[in-house]
Amino acid sequence: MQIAIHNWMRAETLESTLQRISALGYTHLEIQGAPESYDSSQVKELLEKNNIKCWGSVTLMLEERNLLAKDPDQRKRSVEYVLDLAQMVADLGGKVISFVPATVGKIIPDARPEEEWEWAVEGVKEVYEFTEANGLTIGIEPINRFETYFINRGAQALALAEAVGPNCGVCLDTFHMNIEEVDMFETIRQVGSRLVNFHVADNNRMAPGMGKLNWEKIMATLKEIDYDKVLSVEFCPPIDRTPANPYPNSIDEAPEGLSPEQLKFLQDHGSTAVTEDFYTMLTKRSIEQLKPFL
Ligand code: LER
Ligand code: MN
Repeated sequence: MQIAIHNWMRAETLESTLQRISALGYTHLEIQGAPESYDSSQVKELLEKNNIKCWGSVTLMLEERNLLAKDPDQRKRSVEYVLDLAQMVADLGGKVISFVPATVGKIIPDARPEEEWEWAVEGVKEVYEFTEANGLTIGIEPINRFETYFINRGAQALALAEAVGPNCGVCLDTFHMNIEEVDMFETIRQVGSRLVNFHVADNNRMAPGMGKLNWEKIMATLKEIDYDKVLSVEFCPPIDRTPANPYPNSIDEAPEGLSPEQLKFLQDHGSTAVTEDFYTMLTKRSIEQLKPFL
């Protein structure tokens, strides 16, 4: 098993992210789905310089990105975004795409359930054609009801993956499963061989080990289904603006290089800009918790 970490949770240069995670013992990066911000040849150079491999990328379904939009042109632009992201993953030698079909933070449907299902299958199939031809794998990712109304549970992601094709997979995320699944261990078993990526954070979306999730049981269940790919760290700390905050210097009041869209994306996750020290602590705590299982 290898360990990766996402980089959408803090706006900083890719170089500073790679230096930090390499120094802490990470081997892979699940790069944020922002193909418009990256020059793949420069990213490849930085990855090599810091001895980090690209594991894949996660869709950042912000602004108008929505495969379920009632406007066909918006759906088309959304698929084109994911195709650009897939091309970036291919260029960087990555393997997986954690695929969230609808806009994060959008909890009101645009159309009838059967229409939205048809559009989702259609849109993911277009990306699937590319991933099949380029040796990549899609992982449909269920996320909690406060971020989307569409795919919240493993069984739904499985149904969509099966509708798309035999090699379409599922990406599970411990934080979301803890909210939405009756039994996350049963969900892991049910997804089984279609599990292509596994995002990890604790129940409070702090670093693994900083909440109440049973990591021994989670890791034992992954072993049961022979999942031996990558644990992809994706903490996203909740905002605490009160004197009760146990981490008083955690909120970055003057973030650099954080676009309004990135800030809204963080806020749509119940988070915000955080300080470098706090972020480094979370990054370190994550690998300390998971290392014994790798
Ligand atoms: C993405 O991996 C995720 O977990 C969601 O919160 C959407 O960003
Ligand atoms: Mn996730």
